[in-house]
Amino acid sequence: MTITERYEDAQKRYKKIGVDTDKALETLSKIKLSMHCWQGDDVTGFDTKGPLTGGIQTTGNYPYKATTPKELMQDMDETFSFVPGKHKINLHASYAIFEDGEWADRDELKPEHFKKWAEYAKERNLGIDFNPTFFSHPKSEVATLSSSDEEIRRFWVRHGQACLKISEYLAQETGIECMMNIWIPDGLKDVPGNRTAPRARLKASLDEILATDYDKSKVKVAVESKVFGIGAESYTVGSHEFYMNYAAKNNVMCLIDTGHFHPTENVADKLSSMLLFNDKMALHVSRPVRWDSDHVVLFNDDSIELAKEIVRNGYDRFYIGMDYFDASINRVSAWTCGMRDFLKALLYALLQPTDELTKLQDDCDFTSLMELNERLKMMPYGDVWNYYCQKSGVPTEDDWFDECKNYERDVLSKRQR
Ligand code: RNT
Ligand code: ZN
Repeated sequence: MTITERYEDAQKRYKKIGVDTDKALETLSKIKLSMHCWQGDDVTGFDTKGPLTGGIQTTGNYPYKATTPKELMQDMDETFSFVPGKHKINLHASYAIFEDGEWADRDELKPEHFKKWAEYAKERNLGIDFNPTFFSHPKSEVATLSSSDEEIRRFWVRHGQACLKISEYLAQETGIECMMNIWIPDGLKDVPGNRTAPRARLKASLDEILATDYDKSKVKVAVESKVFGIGAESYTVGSHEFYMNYAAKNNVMCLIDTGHFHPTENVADKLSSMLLFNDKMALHVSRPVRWDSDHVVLFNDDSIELAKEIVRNGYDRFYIGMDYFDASINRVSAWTCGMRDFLKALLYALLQPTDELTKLQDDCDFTSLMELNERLKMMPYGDVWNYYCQKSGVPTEDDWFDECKNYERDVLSKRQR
């Protein structure tokens, strides 16, 4: 049977349970994932030479990582060639591209340092999301926006302000709105002497950043919370309660990273509550393994539950960013696997008879609800997925990995080191 024949068969089977597969695929093609540039080089960036800091960690020594903007862009192109649909790219300020020996510190970054990225995106018709980088810098060793050292705090406020202008430039250039996400690593390894003061300073710093004159129709700001980081096990300044309240009072969005809660918390469950009080919210799709380890996203229960909530609440209410970084496996493969698998999860969610599931719940027919949920797991969504890949001009599930291995053999392994 051809891929199309298999699809037609699957289409009939889904129709029997009230699901229109064509409609599901049309919706899927409209969902944009923001592909994080930092999977390609283990979150190294181009503006500093030091190690990755801020309580996040890449582990592994797989060879061939991108070390220049050109290599990173080449690897991103390769990844996009395996991912169905039109997406966005997500940049960190540390990926500024300097020319001719020039360099600017974080508080002096300008739109021109992202000109090459704007060109890259424009040529490919992609939008760009942006992040100030409050880590991997000599001035971020103790604290950033919550620092008790006024000079340091001011430095990072200027960085945040500079990034708003850069985000505005990126939105202007691409003609697509830019989501700018603020995450800081500030926290304490051990028992705090004062929990309030750093949070009050963070609040004041955010106010100063957001007081910048920027085009709110083009730049959408989000704030990302966290429960703890390595070396900040006892206290995180930017906790969930902090940002949820800050966002509500200041008309910015909350960003929920699936790795930033206690390991047994169901992150998908948070979305419906957030959206009863906010029009939109942002996400970092990641995979924690025992801690915020940022493993590659897989097609598993967690991603499926998250995808169901995105679909049920309306995909256009979310800014969906990917956030994982694995240095122990082929990075293009890691990137691709996470992107494809989250799209598969979204497809799985789009192939649900949502009205029927709701009705069974409302009718308190919990026996049938369980049975239908389980039956759905055996439906031929893989055939729908392969058809979508074929239709989108990217390799199917059986083929993409061979092509990825060829890229490693023909391109990655030939990189001069
Ligand atoms: C860290 C946050 C943050 C980073 C990226 C690189 O715990 O998840 O989003 O992963 O900004
Ligand atoms: Zn994140």
